[in-house]
Amino acid sequence: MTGEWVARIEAARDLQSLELERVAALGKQGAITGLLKTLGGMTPEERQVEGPRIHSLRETVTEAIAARKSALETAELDRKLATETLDMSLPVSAGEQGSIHPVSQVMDELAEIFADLGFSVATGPEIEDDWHNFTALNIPESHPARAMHDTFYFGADKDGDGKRMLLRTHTSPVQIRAMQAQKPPLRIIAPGRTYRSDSDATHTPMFHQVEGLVIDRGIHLGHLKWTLETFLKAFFERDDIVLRLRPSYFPFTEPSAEVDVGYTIENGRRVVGGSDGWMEVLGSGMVHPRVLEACGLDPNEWQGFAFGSGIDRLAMLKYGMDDLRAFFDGDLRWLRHYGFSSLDVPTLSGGVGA
Ligand code: 2NL
Repeated sequence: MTGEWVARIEAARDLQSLELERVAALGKQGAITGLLKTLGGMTPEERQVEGPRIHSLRETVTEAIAARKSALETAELDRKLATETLDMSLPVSAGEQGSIHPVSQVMDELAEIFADLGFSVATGPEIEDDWHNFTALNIPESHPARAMHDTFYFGADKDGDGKRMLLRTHTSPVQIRAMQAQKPPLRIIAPGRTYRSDSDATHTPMFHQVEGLVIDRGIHLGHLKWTLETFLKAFFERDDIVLRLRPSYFPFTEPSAEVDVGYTIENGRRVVGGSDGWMEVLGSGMVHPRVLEACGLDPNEWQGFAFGSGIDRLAMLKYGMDDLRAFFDGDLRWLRHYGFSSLDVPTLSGGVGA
């Protein structure tokens, strides 16, 4: 009896037939289960003889099933390992690869360079109220600068002062919000989208701006000039960067200065570095006391400098692009031509200290 069952179990060629044998022997209606049931009808003498035999049969068969199961599973695994090969050294197919837009690339570079100087990146809403975009920046209602900004206004949406909401014309309101929310000292850059109703070969209604702001005690124009010089050297990856601060006017800074950088002509192209000529790259100045006051800061205790520049223009200058409108055409050929890989970032600044 035992030998018969063990032979049947060992003959099972796969897990399915083994399961059939298990049910036939040990299942509810199984033969060995049936034998166990007969114990109840036996005399004590019969049971003393048959009991151990039947129990030992069940034990042997249970063990044989477990052993066969494990052997079949091992054989199955061995078969798979022998027949199903997986070449882990095969290169992955590249698929459709995107690329980083020059504007994003430059924003990343700005964040990297200014992080080395202790600046963090601040962001804020693109739909602004009149106060944060104009009034707090010392641009009152009647100020001609409001007209100069060619602002996009919303029709129905009004702010708490009953004024129409607008698309921010610069990222300055981000810095206003930062001054209101944080106690100085403060070192931030605010990169992002800005909007003005202006469209020609060198202007798009949506463009990208970066502004920077430092607020601390005893801040002066020397800090401003050193910071901008250090930034421009890191960004254009050249040591021969020459700066010229030209007196100018912004309502939110006093004094104000336009920052020109020296350029040379290389292969018929303007290249930043040297000083064969000058071109404007930034606007800057010392934060106007009225702006500090509007943000709840005492101008006798806190001073600061601020600057602003167009990211699109910075990208064009650094990477030798000559058509601003291509930035927004969504032409994949152009994007691929200038495209920056998301894995390899060859043009990322080596950092301020490098
Ligand atoms: C330009 C000029 C500038 C600022 C932006 C600023 C911000 C605050 C306070 C004071 Cl919160 N100033 N920003 C200052 C000077 C120039 O930008 O030509 N932008 C493209």
